[in-house]
Parts: sequence; C-alpha cells; structure tokens
Amino acid sequence: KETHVCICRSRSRNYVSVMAEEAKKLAAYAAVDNHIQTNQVVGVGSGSTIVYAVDRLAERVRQEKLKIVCVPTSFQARQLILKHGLTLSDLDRHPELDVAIDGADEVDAGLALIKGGGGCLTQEKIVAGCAKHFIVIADFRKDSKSLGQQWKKGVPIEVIPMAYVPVSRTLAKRFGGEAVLRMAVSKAGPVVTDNSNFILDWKFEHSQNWKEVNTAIKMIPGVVETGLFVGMAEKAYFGMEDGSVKVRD
Ligand code: ABF
Repeated sequence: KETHVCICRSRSRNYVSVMAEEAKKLAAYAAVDNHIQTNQVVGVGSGSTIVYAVDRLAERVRQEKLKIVCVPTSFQARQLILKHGLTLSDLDRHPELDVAIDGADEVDAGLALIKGGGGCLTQEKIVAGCAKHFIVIADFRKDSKSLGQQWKKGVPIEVIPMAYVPVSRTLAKRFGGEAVLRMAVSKAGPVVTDNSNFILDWKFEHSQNWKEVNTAIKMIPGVVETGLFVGMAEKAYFGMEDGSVKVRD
C-alpha cells in the first residue's frame, strides 16, 4: 500500500512538471513572437523559462534575419546569449532597452512579482528598469491572486555579506516573519550572488502593501535590492495546463 501511494505521488509530480515545461515554452514563445522586432535592444532574464525565450529568439534571428542586441541579467543569461551566437551587449553601451523579458517566482493579480529564486534579482531589476517594456513569462504555477499564495520560500533580499544578521533582525522586527540566510545546496556555505553578496529569504506572515514594504526594506542599511518588483511589469504571459496562453496586463 505504501509503495502504491509513493508511485502515484511521483507520477503526479512528474505529470505536473512535464506540463510546466510545456507551459514555460508556450509563454516564452508567445512573448518573443509578440514583443520582439528587428533592431531592438533586448534584456534577457534568468532562470529556466528564459531558456525557451532565448531558443525562440535565436530561431527568429536565424529564420527572419532579425537584428537584435542582447543585454544579460546574470552570468547564466550571458552564457545563454553566447551559446546561441546572439549579439551580447551591456548597459554601458545600451543603457536604454526596448524590451526586457524575464521569468518570475510569483505574479499577482496586479502584476506585482516575487523574483530572485535563482538569486539574480539585482541585475534583473536593473535591466528591467532600463527597459521601455518589461514582459514576464511564467508557467501556470506562478499565477497568483496575492503574493505568498504560490511561492512559499519568501521574498529574496540581496544583502552585503557583513550585514546579513542585522538586516535579518530588522526585517523580522519591523515586518514580521523570519529572514533566513540562503545556503548553497551542499550546505557548505551561503549562496553568493553574481555581485558577491548574500541572499536572505524573508518569509513574511501576511500580505502587505508591497510598494511601501519594498521602499522601506531598501532603506535598511546593508540591503542591496529586494525581489519585490512592483509597478514594473507591463504584461505577463502564463502558459496554462490546457495548452493555452493567458495574458495579464
Ligand atoms: C528569474 O528566474 C528569477 O527572478 C526567478 O527567480 C526565476 C524564475 O525561474 P524559472 O523561470 O526557472 O521558474 O527570472
């Protein structure tokens, strides 16, 4: 009986993850097809969903001879751009982007986002902030009415390493919940970001005014950036379980 239960559980988990991969691809392809044109400067996000977007970008560059320049949001994004032979640039040369496309950990009904599950939130926010249009791509599991319903790991907050304890205490005291230092999978030490900083995952207790909270957290000495993206996304594409794409704007 026990074995039987395990098999069912694992099948259903596999089923959801296969559906989710298809859904990521659907969202990514829809966003690239609807928002990318020739002669654009494009911000390339990080994570697993963006991999499909870069596949599609590369395909369109090959097939339609699109001329685009790509600005990465992380080491991973830079490697993806190079792997596909796309034109790599940076904010020194292209401080103004036509569009940035990126994934998210959770997207609420008003397009507020939690990002940074992959630890790249600071560069992602900088690049998104430089873009005329910021487009989010995600699978159905990221779609939420209010932040915290789907993503249970908390809001990622990038901090200067020497400040992680005081920032964590201040977060808990002022906003409730608990802020935990993100450890490497090996548990040998903390996760270190592309900017050589640490990540605190702030597990908040209840929904808040995210715009105000984001501003207040940013004022704590030692905080570099938060994974709360409020008032930035223009549109979100969700790949759905039934093979459709849901658009929120
Ligand atoms: C990045 O990738 C992050 O900000 C977010 O944490 C994550 C989404 O990952 P995935 O596309 O793998 O779900 O954009």
